[in-house]
Amino acid sequence: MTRTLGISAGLLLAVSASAWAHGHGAAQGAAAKVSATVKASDCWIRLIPSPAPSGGFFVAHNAGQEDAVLTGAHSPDYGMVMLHETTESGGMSKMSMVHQVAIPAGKDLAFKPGSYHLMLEQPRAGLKVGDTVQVDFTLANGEVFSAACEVKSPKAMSGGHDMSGHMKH
Ligand SMILES: [Cu+2]
Repeated sequence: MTRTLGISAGLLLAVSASAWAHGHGAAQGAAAKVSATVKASDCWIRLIPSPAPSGGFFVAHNAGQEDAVLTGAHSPDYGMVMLHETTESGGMSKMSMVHQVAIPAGKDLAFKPGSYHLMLEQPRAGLKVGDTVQVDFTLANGEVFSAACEVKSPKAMSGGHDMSGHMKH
């Protein structure tokens, strides 16, 4: 008896938590104000065949006088977009999910291979090299900004990004 009760309580919690998450997202989408100070440029996606995730890279610009805090990203062309960071310790490279990335006041922050990047999963059917994907970013203050990201082939990594390899410590 106690056991059944425990399970239903758990289920109830899970359901209300997901309802809250959905409601919250929708409300934010409807009321979100586009940031006047934070923008993204040079966005591109390194398309890796699904189900492997693709990496997304861009430069965030903060023209404001206060630090901006990036808290999430979404795209109509991907089922899931996460903020990731690649770090190196003891010669090993690993990726972890980050929930907040600060963009310093008056500065640019590059999301690039070997550092912060977007991890995009569940692409819409038919997404291909040459397409443009919209990515919507959310800031901690509730404001949003968007980027138009060019979908490039995996080979794009070796072209023009030699610098990042040389700059590894
Ligand atoms: Cu990643």
